[in-house]
Amino acid sequence: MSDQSKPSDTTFNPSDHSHRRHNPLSGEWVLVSPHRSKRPWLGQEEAPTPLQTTPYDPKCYLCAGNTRINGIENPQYENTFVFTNDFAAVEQQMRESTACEHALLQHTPVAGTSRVICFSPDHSKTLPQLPQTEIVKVIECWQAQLNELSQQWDWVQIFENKGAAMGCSNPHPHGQIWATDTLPTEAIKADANLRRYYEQHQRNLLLDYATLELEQQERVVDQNEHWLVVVPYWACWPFELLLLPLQPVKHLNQLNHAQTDSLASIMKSCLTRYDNLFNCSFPYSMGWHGQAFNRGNQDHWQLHAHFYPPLLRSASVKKHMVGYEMLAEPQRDITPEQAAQRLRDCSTKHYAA
Ligand code: H2U
Repeated sequence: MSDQSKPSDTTFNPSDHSHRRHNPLSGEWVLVSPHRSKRPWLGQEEAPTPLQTTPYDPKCYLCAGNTRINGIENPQYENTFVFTNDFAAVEQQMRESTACEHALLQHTPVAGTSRVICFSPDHSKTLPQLPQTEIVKVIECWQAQLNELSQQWDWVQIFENKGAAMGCSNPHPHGQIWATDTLPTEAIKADANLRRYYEQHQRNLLLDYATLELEQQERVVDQNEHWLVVVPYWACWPFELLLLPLQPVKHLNQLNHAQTDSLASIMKSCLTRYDNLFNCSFPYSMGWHGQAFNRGNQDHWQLHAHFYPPLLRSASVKKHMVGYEMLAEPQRDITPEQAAQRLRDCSTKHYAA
């Protein structure tokens, strides 16, 4: 028997009623189902990512002075340390393309490099726990890497996988940089949508979006003179964040000292809010999207960082992108506006400090 009952009030209210939101960066849609956030949970619980307490682990491959899996010894580094990934995902050597024998079996060679970047010699301190001056060193390291890698590669993907819930293999604070001679899929989508908007309006999509979010204030989590952090209108992950500069900036290596300092400050505050939300070391994947290199005019580009955390209800209940998400489109329960409010309500003083 089907449920034929009709709601008595048909007025649409996005805080209560199902709707879809459009992501102008990816061109994709997300289903928002606010009324579902009250459903009970009897499913899987993750072990919360604990805070590390020891500043040095003799078994860690990334601690200063330790030997990595391939026998190479890490230096006694003092701030950041970058090395080529011993299990690099892409090979440096460019290869000639071979013809694809069938239209349905397409391939293309890809060349590049993969690097690991240790954020600090202190095994126990994740980004929000580092002093702001040390977060500045991480940003300066990203900038130096961009300056170097953009000479040779077209796309430089800087990212961090944090926490076992995101498949991170080592709790030592670290990120990665994969640089390639081709644009990966997410970059192609963002590039095409930013370009289309720029051509249609002669304006930058993300600068217009930042202005709108500053006016509305509904989804703003943090802001300072140079930066804005919002739960984007089209967020898929429950506590997803978008970090945006307020001035035109195409990539991290264009930032001046003041913009770099205030980026470190806003990263520290919004990542501290993350940890304080469920009193745990908040897992996420984050990464920077900025202009492609060696590809002519990039006026349509505006730097931004995405933070995709998997947690939904507590330190142990994760959002699963399964079922409808895999087969139809991403879906969320708590609205972006509610998520922004929850994060705004969190302290910027770390719970473990
Ligand atoms: P995760 O963020 O996925 O944990 O990545 C850590 C990287 O460190 C992983 O890509 C590399 C792995 O290949 N690694 C080395 O290059 N050398 C080592 O000795 C250990 C880990």
